[in-house]
Amino acid sequence: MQINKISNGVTEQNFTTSYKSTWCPGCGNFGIMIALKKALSELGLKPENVLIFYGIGCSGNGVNFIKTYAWHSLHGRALPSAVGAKLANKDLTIIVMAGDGDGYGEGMGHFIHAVRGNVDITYITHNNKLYSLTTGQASPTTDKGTKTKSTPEGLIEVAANPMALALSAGGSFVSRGFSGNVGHLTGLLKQAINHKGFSLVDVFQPCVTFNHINTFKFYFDRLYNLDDNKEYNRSDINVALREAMVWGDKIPYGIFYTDNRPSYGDSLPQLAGMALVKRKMVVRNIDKLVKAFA
Ligand SMILES: Cc1ncc(C[n+]2csc(CCOP(=O)(O)OP(=O)(O)O)c2C)c(N)n1
Ligand code: SF4
Repeated sequence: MQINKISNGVTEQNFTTSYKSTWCPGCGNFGIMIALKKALSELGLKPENVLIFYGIGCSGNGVNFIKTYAWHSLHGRALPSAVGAKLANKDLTIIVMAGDGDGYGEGMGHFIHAVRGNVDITYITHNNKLYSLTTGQASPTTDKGTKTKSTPEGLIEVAANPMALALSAGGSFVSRGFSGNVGHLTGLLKQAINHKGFSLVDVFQPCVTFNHINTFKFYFDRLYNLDDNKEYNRSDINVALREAMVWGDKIPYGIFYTDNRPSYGDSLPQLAGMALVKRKMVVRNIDKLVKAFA
């Protein structure tokens, strides 16, 4: 087995695999991948200390294109696997990549509870507002009225709002990125990864093949950056909730809200000190207990 030696000067190259991407040319996933590699290398993290969990979908195929430890989970189940890994080995930097269908559909329950618990992981959602790997059905973030393959008469439901949901569940780092602004996204990911607690980075990721509404142009025409506004108070939940409800001719992105409440792991005395996986395992004799139930 070849072991790649990592020098002190980690570069994006250290996070690059030899696989050729299978994403469509121009896909918004590329911007996220580039920003993540830049963020990891600029933070000086080494691939062997980073574990990324992927869901199932176009975004999930990134498992082949970013070199870290990785876990390709079931659809909607990347988050709970990541929570378990973080509790077992708090020394790892743990990131989860999920599509909007994956993360806010089947994975919606896991999302809310991971936010509530403030588990110290970074959740990057590739929000293209469609189920894209399965060729363009409506997802939980598709806007009401949108005609898709699965909603030829227009979608009846209103779109789920990841920002508002995370804020109302006690999110300690709630943010939105755009894969068309890789420079900003890189900085955002660095802050999210450094945050001690659950950090949500919901990324607008245009699907150039199936989504002809939420295109790069759609976002370039509408986005305004909260991080450019020096007056914006990131620790005011009411201001954040108000921004979270803005959707139309103007759409905000950047960091909506952040606070320093303790993470799930830091709130458990059992996890203080050495990571669980590094401790000596004590095997107890449970014969007596088993006999009691026989
Ligand atoms: C448990 C389960 N349910 C459904 C599927 C089918 N499936 C595979 S990919 C996918 C859609 C993925 O959409 P999204 O999560 O938005 O990711 P994208 O492809 O847009 O990146 C679905 C429904 C599956 N593989 N497993
Ligand atoms: S189908 Fe859409 S999301 Fe999937 S790779 Fe192609 S452009 Fe990207």
